[in-house]
Amino acid sequence: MKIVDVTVETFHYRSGMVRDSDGHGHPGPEHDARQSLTTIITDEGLKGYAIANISKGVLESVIKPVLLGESPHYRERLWHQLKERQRLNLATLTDKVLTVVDLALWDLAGKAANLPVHKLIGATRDKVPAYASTMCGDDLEGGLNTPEDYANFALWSRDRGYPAFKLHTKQPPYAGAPSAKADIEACAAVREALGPDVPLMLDPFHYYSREEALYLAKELEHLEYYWMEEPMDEHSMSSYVWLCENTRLAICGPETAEGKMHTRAEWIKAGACDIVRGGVGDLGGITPLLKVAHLAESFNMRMEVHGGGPGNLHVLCAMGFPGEFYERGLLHPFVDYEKPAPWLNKINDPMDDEGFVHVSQEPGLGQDINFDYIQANLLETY
Ligand code: LLH
Ligand code: MG
Repeated sequence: MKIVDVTVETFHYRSGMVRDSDGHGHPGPEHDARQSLTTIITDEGLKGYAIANISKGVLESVIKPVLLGESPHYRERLWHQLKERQRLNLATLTDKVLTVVDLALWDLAGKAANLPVHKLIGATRDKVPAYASTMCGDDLEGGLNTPEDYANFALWSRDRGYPAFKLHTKQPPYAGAPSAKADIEACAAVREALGPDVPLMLDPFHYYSREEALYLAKELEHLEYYWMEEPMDEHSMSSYVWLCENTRLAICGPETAEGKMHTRAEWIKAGACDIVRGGVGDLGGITPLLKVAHLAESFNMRMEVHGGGPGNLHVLCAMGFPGEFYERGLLHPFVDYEKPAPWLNKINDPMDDEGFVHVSQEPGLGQDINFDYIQANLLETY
């Protein structure tokens, strides 16, 4: 089997999400938005899909020259070829592009083998407990504004079945943010609402100083939080070593730091994290996420997978030293997460009343794509 084409179809849809000036998503007025479907096509008619965009320039100059004529089963080699071309193309050949290609190749491989991706890798389970992961704070009345808002939303999440809860607190450009004190007030309100036994996590503003990060950690020790993520710029690994040395709170990372599995290896060696982190979008696909999962296991370290989506879910169901939770979200009181995106017939991560997310048993990634919707709303194809 050989790859004969890679296509990108861009379509429009109505979105109720807006991005603030720092890039964080929040509910907002409905408006027109764009999404893309990338398809890897083989000479046998089999196709692999990823819901994401690759720009025309990158597709023509790098992706097609590397992929066309190759067997889609040489994923590891293809991933390395793309990774090596990043050295002089980092501005355009991002880890996100590697993720799109890698996800579509795994989808295709699962379809070729007639197996869901977690079973193709070697499955350990078919369902994973989720935590409710909130959007970042906002100034919407009854949204994620006050400590009471977070507490009320935490109670809602418990009633929905979520066994654990993670706050993304208020970040710039919102007034009063960042504030480590306000973050702790929200964390305390959630602990008070849910009682002592529910695992709770914090993901605050990402550019606090060492003193502010240590303040958060010490307060979260008292509140018996389960872990904290990315309170400081992750490029300073020594700041994280210092933080880990000064708190008994589990520090989970790195999440957004570049460098794929290499960065995770350095953090483990340096003692910069207690729990390793990364997801398909941070690392460049399922292929490197598996490397990091196996690396963490080799050091007897837990790894918590960053973000949702089918790629992360399949890997979570194939980890030998399992990540404890699936990150479900980002959630907000005003957003119905259970409603599929317009380009899907059903959501990728259905959760039962006990808080377990069930992985698809369909071949490949198991995304139920609404191709008719995409064709009816097509803007551009290349
Ligand atoms: O800043 C944000 O919007 C969130 O932190 C986002 O990156 C989220 O994916 C995350 O960090 N989850 O853990
Ligand atoms: Mg995070």
